[in-house]
Amino acid sequence: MSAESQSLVERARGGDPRALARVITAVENRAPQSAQLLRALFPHSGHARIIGLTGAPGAGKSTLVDQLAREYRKQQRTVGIIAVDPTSPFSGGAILGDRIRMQAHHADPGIYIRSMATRGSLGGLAGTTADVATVLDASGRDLVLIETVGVGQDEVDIVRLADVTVVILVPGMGDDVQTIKAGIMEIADIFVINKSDREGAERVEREIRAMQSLAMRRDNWSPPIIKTVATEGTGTVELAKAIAEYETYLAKNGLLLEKRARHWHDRLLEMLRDALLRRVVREQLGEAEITRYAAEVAEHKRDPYSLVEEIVASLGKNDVRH
Ligand SMILES: Nc1nc2c(ncn2[C@@H]2O[C@H](COP(=O)(O)OP(=O)(O)O)[C@@H](O)[C@H]2O)c(=O)[nH]1
Ligand SMILES: [Mg+2]
Repeated sequence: MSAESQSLVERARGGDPRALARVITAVENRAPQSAQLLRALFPHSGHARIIGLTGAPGAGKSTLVDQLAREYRKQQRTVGIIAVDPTSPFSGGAILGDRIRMQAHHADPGIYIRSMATRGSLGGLAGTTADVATVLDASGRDLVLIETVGVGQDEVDIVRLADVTVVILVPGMGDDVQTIKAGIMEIADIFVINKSDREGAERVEREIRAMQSLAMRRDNWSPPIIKTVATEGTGTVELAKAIAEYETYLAKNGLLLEKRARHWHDRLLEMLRDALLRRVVREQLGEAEITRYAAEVAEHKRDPYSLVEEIVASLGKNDVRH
């Protein structure tokens, strides 16, 4: 590793925000030095609790994450926040809001906030988010909070990397719970009904309970329901407590490692797939060849099954494109 990368790693480990920003940007862009940076940082990660918070746009995730971060700071714990908002790339209001939040915490080195809006990032958004979480973890953060919009598969994958997943619902969204994707219901370790100052919080609670009575969890945990008013900070202490209780539950039953191993099982397959694909592209075929092959298959001049097999079989045999 270059002396420059070495020094960057050292400073990032010490929590230097500028070094962190540079490492994270490298990771996001899958820059050439990102692999060695991650290799150097990974051994120092694994100590942070990763908390995923997901919910519909406007549910109050950012406001709640902010309150939760304040609560953790009161407990003298350091916090990293990753705000993933794939729905509003670049100019979106959410990102602007996140900027303002960042400024609010600017004076406190115990909070580091990073927004990510990189839809279609190389290696997948979930993979990139996991790597960014590893960087913050290695920088000595006690907690890494990941805020994400709970809609697509990418976002479900993101929260799967969390040790604890909080699903945020709000009253007054029609037949809320029924319209929420089953996948999101399944991943909730804790439910939050935010905007409980509004009418209908009780009804959302009843609906969650009804769905819970049907669901079986493999870890036998029964997810608590916490009512919050994020704008006023109401319920934040209870939420932090619920998260701590689930952490204890995970630790006592040896479930934390199991959960992380499941995550790594998926991540390893994904990383392998990426690495193999990169190698195929590097060694064998660029965009032009893929386009040509695609045309040939479409015209039935070639069958795709043999084609893929041939490409894979010749990996490592010729480094020259044909
Ligand atoms: N009435 C009410 N408004 C809230 C509450 N929490 C957040 N909001 C507001 O809802 C809007 C969306 O909040 P935001 O945190 O940006 O939502 P996100 O898109 O899920 O991150 C903002 O105008 C907040 O001030 C709450 O508990 N009650
Ligand atoms: Mg937000």
